[in-house]
Amino acid sequence: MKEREIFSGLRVAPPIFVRVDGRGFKKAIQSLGFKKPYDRAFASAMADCTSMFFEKSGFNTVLAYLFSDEINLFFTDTPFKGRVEKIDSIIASFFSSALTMQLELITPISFDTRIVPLAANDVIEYLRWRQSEAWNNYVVSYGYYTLLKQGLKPYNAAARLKNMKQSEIHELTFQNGVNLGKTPCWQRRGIMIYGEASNNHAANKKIIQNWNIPLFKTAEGRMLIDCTLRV
Ligand SMILES: Nc1nc2c(ncn2[C@@H]2O[C@H](COP(=O)(O)OP(=O)(O)O)[C@@H](O)[C@H]2O)c(=O)[nH]1
Ligand SMILES: [Mg+2]
Repeated sequence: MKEREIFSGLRVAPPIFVRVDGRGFKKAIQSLGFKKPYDRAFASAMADCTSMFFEKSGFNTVLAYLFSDEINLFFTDTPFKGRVEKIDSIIASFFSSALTMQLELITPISFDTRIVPLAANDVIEYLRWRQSEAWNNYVVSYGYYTLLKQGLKPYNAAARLKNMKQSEIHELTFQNGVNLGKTPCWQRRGIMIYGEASNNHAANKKIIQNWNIPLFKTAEGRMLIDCTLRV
């Protein structure tokens, strides 16, 4: 029967990103009373789960970038000799149990994961891509909840947004008291987590949660990523 474990030999070579995403979180966290579209307490729980991953998972994680219910983890070496089944399942279950603990949930939740192999010099490009996704989500979510507040049904709000330019959504939320350029930085740009740079490469590296990151497409953003990769 052992030979029927046909995926157990599937392996990946580093470097890799693993992208973790909450399954159906719109529904799953609905009853928990988080503010919409963004709640610092939810972001905090996600960030604390990620810090725990750095500290307790046994994976050697270089950096993490997260927003909404998504966490991107970067590895330059992979445990389990790169076995895809092991990496995916252990990371997904780690985050499920960590978030269950953080939020004291009484109903099960789950995460999915995918592995993204890339070349070392694609890291910035990958992070830029996820950060632009964070920004698009951000604009659309604020637009969506503004339209709901104005009395539109969810279906109609979603349809209306599809036909709106970003600048029109900005104007819409502005008229309703939210300046999309002036909300807390973490909502617009996401959060980065990494080990503190230090001269001694001791085992107990301090884990930093950076809630005030630059745009990855700027020189400052590239520098932050470069520094993090060198730790
Ligand atoms: N209320 C609230 N919901 C959030 C927050 N962050 C993420 N979410 C929810 O998580 C969803 C994540 O999006 P996505 O993965 O595309 O949808 P999913 O398939 O429902 O997990 C968002 O649509 C929100 O409903 C938050 O801070 N507050
Ligand atoms: Mg999700």
